[in-house]
Amino acid sequence: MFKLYEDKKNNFDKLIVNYFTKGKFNDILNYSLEEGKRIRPIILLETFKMLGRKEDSLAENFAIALEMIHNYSLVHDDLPSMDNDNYRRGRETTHYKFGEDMAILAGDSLLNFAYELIFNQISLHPKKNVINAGKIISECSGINGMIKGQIIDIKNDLDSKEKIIDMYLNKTCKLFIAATTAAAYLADASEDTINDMYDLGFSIGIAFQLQDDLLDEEQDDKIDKITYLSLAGREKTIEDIKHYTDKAISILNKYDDNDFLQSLLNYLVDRTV
Ligand code: GRG
Repeated sequence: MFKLYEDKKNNFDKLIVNYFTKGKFNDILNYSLEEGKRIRPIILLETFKMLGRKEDSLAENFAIALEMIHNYSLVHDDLPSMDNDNYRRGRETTHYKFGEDMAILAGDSLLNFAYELIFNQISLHPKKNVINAGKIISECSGINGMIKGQIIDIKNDLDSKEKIIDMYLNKTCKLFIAATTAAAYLADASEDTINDMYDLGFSIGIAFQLQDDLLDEEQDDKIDKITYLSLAGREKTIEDIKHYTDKAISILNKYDDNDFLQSLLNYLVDRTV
């Protein structure tokens, strides 16, 4: 992790770690929120800044809400009825440590609390673009977004590269799209910029996911799972990571003050964890 990203991650951790007041069930929520890489909220905040705005409590609350939605999805993805994973982020998953019942409720709570945060911001700043920022986050997380991707992953025969890319678009990219596009709405950006930020989220998300495929293969993790890598092969996957990274960089180059997002993108596609 490069220094500037580490600093931003530490700053974001100050906003979200121990978010909930100490107490039995709240401790489970706090546990579920610990140890993430914080990529999506940092992308939201940095996109907001790239579009000429200073970080403020409006953008911060949206970033916290998005990270809570991401963390709920991980808690539920790890459940025995889904991926049945006992370890994540180098430690026990929420259900393995606290029981399946509490993990389901912790995931539900993080998801619902995220929308409490968003509605609080809408009531403080009742403007169309703040509502649009909440709307894109809900669309990207729901049945036409991440949940759709999870259903495709569980239920569909993933027998072509196209089907896998559609699954990645929804399961992984949609939360990156939520980050960049919500930031554009919050920054009152033009329609062209909002479209650019949508495409940016997609390109970063797909490059991130393809890199994740490579890392899973190297770590012998879920080796039996069908992925883009298992269908397209290593060479084509690396070629595509480069293609989507270049696409993201060409969008970023249209905007000033894009240094941090360029560095983060390069870090994400070169990462080893
Ligand atoms: C249960 C509705 C529902 C959805 C689950 C996000 C997800 C969908 C499943 C997680 C499994 C997975 C490998 C998804 C692909 C996206 C991905 C690599 C997520 C992990 O994101 P990181 O690396 O995680 O940002 P940290 O732990 O750093 O926050």
